[in-house]
Amino acid sequence: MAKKVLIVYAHQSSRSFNAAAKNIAVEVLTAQGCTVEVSDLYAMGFKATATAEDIKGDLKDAENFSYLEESKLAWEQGRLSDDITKEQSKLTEADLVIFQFPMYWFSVPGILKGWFDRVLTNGFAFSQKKPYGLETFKDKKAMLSFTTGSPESMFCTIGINGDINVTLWPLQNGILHYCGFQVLPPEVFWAPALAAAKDRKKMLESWRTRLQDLLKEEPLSFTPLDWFDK
Ligand code: FMN
Repeated sequence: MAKKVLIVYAHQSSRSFNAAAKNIAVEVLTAQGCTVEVSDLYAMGFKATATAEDIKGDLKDAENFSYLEESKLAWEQGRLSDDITKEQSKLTEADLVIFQFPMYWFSVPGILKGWFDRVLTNGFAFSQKKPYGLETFKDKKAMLSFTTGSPESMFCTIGINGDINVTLWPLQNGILHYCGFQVLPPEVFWAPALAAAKDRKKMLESWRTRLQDLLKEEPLSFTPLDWFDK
């Protein structure tokens, strides 16, 4: 069956390295017969802040506003704002989600963090009663594809930034695995701005090659849930 892919893309410029990586993903996956949808967050003017405006109609407790509680209730009652609902529909349809972004402060740009905060609603994307265990996204794959400013040598165990896996733990475990996605290994484009043109080209060609069999890749493993029962 043809697969559906959602690319959540966060870069301001269509001439950036990130744009080139996103365009290659669209090209290769479309050529494979996938339906590819791109959420171009800056072009959409995506709202990054989780506020009461995300909820239509009356709040349960406006005086002591809780985004966690109010957004859950609004999702259950179909009262989330249209921009959130639209992204949730794209996510519901998708078999694979690729997050394409430049690393900002060891993490994602604020606009993408806002997408996580607002679209991955309590009840829709995770359950506080069953952390890591909501099965809604269990057949979906998700991955991070990003550029850095620092070279790889700064992000190793003896590098000044520390191990990249530690940096990625909050995103890969705390968000994607927590929401029950199968998390594919990240695609890291190390410091494209410092690389020669021919090396930037090589990075994109290696991404193009990886994309050919991306959907067949095995996900990363995290701490098994039953480990905590022991
Ligand atoms: N690069 C890093 O390696 N680590 C960082 O923590 C980091 N934080 C950044 C924060 C901000 C606000 C900005 C603007 C850049 C930061 N960078 C960091 C550099 C960007 O990751 C780099 O410019 C980008 O990946 C280049 O991709 P592009 O050519 O597509 O714009």
